[in-house]
Amino acid sequence: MHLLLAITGDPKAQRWIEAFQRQLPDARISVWSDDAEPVDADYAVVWHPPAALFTRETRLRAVFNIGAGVDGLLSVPTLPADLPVIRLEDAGMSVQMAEYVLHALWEVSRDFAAYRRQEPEGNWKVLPVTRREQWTVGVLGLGQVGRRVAEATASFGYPTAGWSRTPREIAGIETFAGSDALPAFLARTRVLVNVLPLTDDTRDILAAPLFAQLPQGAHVINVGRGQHLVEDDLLAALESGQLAGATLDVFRTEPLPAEHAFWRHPAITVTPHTAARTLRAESVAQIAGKIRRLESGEDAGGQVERGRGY
Ligand code: NDP
Ligand code: OXD
Repeated sequence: MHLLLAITGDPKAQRWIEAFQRQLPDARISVWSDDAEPVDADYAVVWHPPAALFTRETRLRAVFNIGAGVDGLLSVPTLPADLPVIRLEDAGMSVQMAEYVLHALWEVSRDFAAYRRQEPEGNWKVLPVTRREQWTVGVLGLGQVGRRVAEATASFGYPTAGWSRTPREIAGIETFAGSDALPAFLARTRVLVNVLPLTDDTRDILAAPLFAQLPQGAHVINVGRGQHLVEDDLLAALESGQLAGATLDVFRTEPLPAEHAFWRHPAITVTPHTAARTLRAESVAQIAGKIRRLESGEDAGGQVERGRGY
């Protein structure tokens, strides 16, 4: 069995090879190179692969995406329509995302950001105690990652709701499903967390009409994709006071250009797409397990439904 790795942007290809070789000792492993001959790979493991991969490697039985979001892979024009696309399912990402969101939530709900602003002035001012019931959290997307985020905020006593495409039941979480339920979900949400996949239905969802349905002074945390957010609408909502702040991990253009207005905006916190990193050992173990299942004719799990885009 032949495995081809095409992990754009990761200079440590050798470590991926070693990790896969440990998990799949009988596999042949190649690394993609623009000018190599076809290797007739059975499986490709990719992150933002070059379009030429799918025209050169025509015997692939499945492609594994080493991330949860497959928007980058699905947009490769040469990706065959019938090639199974398999994504990472959690693989150590959801706990990182829960940490990230809790940190961003506590910055505002526990006034840590405000205390940091007081520090340079030597200002010993104790701010009002946090009333958790006033810090309603709403999570857009209740999948592998969003569910863990919602459970984490709920476990600290923040009234938490989640929104998904199909109805979900999660203990301790108020759940909403479908576009008809979105207004009610937004109306009760003071801290909005976006963990949706990027699809035709969710692109540009974080825009003026949605912001207008949140309570005034709401906070937005975007850890989904940059293309979910209409940037000018965010700036306008902050300017008008409809939103009080935003914590952003993902951007339409990454890296976020140094001159971008978000970097220096006092109400925006920027992190460089780091909310939940792909962990090599966990990812390789998961993909190797899926390959073994495929090789024995079983369902691998995590196969993307191409029609719905996630
Ligand atoms: P899943 O596929 O497990 O979950 C997706 C969730 O979104 C599901 O609950 C799904 O609903 C819901 N959803 C999808 N489309 C719609 C829609 N049109 N309306 C309402 N709900 C919808 O994905 P993951 O949780 O694994 O990952 C989610 C995204 O998080 C990734 O696609 C990626 O973009 C982002 N991500 C970002 C990272 C970062 O570092 N910033 C790291 C990891 C992920 P249903 O349950 O009904 O199917
Ligand atoms: C992912 C990501 O989708 O890192 O996994 O954004």
